[in-house]
Amino acid sequence: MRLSPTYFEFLSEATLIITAAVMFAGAGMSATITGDIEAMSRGQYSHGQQPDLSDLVVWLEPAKGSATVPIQAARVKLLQKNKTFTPHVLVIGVGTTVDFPNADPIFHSAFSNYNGQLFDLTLYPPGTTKSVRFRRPGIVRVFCNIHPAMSAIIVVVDTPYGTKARADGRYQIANVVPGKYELHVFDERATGKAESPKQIVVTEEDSEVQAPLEQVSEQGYVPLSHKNKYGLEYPPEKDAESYGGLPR
Ligand SMILES: [Cu+2]
Repeated sequence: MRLSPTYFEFLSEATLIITAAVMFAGAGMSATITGDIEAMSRGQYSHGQQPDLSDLVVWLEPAKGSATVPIQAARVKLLQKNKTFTPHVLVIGVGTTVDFPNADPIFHSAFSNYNGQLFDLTLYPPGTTKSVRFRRPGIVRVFCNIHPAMSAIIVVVDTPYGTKARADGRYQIANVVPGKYELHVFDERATGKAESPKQIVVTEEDSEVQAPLEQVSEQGYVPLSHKNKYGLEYPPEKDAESYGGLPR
């Protein structure tokens, strides 16, 4: 059973199974990792009543010396509609191409000038698409150069084992081959210092592995404001199709 949409859905399951079978012929099968995340806000971990955690990302990084399974080339969508990037958070494997279709009747752009992979798709018209291939791991913060409220995050991971949590914080990662892993969590609203990653061991006998509980603090989170791609404050919003988002 899948708990939440993952980018694995864009991959060929058959390819994954064949790859695993070839690499681990004669060895054990693979396991499903199940886990849970709690977020602290308003002074306590209020599990079940906490904010929606469906934009939290979890991934397993193979520990040094552990076997790795190649990331399958994939292509996914980050839609621009109603002046919103959907989904707000995307998790992809290194090498994945992201299409940014503009489904609005107005121009949009997409750029990132934070850490992670930098890119600038400049303005493009309604009904068209631009694409970026992400070549290295990192947290990519995506904005539109004319609509300051538009933002998205692309979590690029160097592993096929990435997923988003459900709203209640539970998650599941399937088809994990035996090995040692580090469990990583990304939460846009996290405040304070991140804990060091927890270890997960999958043996050849395991078919189900329960991950240790993750706790993140969202206490006192304030959304970050950002500048446009020129490092300037956004000018008053205009949807005029001639507006090029240029500094004035
Ligand atoms: Cu826009």
